[in-house]
Amino acid sequence: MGDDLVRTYTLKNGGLTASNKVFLTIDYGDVRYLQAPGSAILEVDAGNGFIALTPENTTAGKVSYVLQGNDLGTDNLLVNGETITLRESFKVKTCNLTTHYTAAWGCDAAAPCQEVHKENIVTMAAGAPNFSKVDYELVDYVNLCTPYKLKLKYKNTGSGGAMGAMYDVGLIFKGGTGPSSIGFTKHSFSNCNIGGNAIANSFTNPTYNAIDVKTAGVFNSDPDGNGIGLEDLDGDGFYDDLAPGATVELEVTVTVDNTTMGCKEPLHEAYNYGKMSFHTACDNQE
Ligand SMILES: [Ca+2]
Ligand SMILES: [Ca+2]
Ligand SMILES: [Ca+2]
Repeated sequence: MGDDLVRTYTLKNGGLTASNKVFLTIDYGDVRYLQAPGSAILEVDAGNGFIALTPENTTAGKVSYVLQGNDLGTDNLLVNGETITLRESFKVKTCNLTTHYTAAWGCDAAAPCQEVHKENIVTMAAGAPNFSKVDYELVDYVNLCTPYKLKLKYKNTGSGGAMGAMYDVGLIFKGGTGPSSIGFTKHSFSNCNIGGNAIANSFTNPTYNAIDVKTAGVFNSDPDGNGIGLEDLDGDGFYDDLAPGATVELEVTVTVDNTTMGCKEPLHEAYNYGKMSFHTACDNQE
């Protein structure tokens, strides 16, 4: 995903007659392949080096070309047994892309002398993101009755390159040990930040407190340093992605309600629940 791909293939006239036109259609099935960045480019080499081709027609995710004149070499013909080389360059934007090719030659695209069909499938690179647990650290801790800082560390323990990254990362922290955990009744959280840059806690509930921070589309500059924590891996302009092996740190100020509990409510590792939400490179919500 996001890789720049170059494919080279050949086209041969297996017929008995020479042709002065070759009609070629490439169907990506997705209009994004024909849009920047990395929109598809096709070049031809008929013996004198590669020449870039200009599309004749573009409809949705399909592009068609007519090769003629110098595109077919100095004789301007695709003769019997002649082979020309096509080179296609584009950026991979979907998972497991299947491309359909149709090539025909003759004098008229509507009545070609011969037509061939071919299919190519891009196999995705290996790798998958993974989250197992949140680590945490207390900062400036005096005692339970004094507000202190809590640093939550969420790591992508997955592997692989772009395929192992998390995109549009969300950071969740709740009281209790599972997804149905209810949140904290005595603790409240304020001043959520990543690298000192404020970020909203979107968790709201009249009875409980918890943390639900969504980084998608928030930071348009790197909040926590180059190569550390959040990065813009998909190039959408926002630092909301986490590479495999990277850790993002969320800092919050914790205040304990000491009017009812006498400050006897520590945050205990065994009773907290951390979770990450994210998209994978293949657009599946995890
Ligand atoms: Ca994003
Ligand atoms: Ca960063
Ligand atoms: Ca991004």
